Amino acid sequence: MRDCALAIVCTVYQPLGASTNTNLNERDTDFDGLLDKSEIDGVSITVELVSRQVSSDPRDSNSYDDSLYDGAERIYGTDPTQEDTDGDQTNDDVEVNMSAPARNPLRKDRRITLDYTEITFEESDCDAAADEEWYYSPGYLNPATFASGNEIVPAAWTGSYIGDTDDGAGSIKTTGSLAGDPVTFVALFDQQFALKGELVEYDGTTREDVLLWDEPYTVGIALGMGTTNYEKSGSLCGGTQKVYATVTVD
Ligand SMILES: [Ca+2]
Ligand SMILES: [Ca+2]
Ligand SMILES: [Ca+2]
Ligand SMILES: [Ca+2]
Repeated sequence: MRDCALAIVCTVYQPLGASTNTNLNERDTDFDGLLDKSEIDGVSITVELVSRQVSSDPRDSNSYDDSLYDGAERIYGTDPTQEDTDGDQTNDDVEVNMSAPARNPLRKDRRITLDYTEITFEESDCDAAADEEWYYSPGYLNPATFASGNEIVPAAWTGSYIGDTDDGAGSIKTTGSLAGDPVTFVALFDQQFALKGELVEYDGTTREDVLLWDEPYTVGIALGMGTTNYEKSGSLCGGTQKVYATVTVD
């Protein structure tokens, strides 16, 4: 070290270990596979298409004490000082170990809640048969590759009875606990899901598909957070039919 006592301008250069309390005799003080200088300099990572610099503690092999050591965080491109780099409420060490489907710890997957809130329809008659009863079959179509077990798809006719329009009572309205809702699942980035279902008039032998709905959504940056209302209406068979639902993205 130079003596600055008589200098007008003096810059003192110290070995890396002296200024960082790292081991002067080791290039990788914490033995996590990353050299001290590399940990201090850090590296650029890209999260949700935005790049930023992250560094780790050269004296701690696991700067944030999850199950990913700093060397592993470097390989995965995750932030060694956080547990959930992309902020999608699933920690990095969980995402990197998931398969079927694989998760990306650098892209924000979304938690989706679909909820049918109300179905209404007016007195109507599709086929002039004597016994006109109404059924609905609301469904949710999750990404086919997402093995959540939450799929509720009205592929086969499994409608629930909601009313009889023979009595001339006017509109019939059902609210609250519609079958299968609300349902929550995680949709992966860039995957699609759909709000799907049908409202049917049935006379015991003939089905009249009065109102069908199939609203696809794509998970991505454009899919805003928060709750949006979904409304589908039809005016077939002499009446008006409406289906209301909410889609919440967290
Ligand atoms: Ca190290
Ligand atoms: Ca860690
Ligand atoms: Ca995450
Ligand atoms: Ca993710």
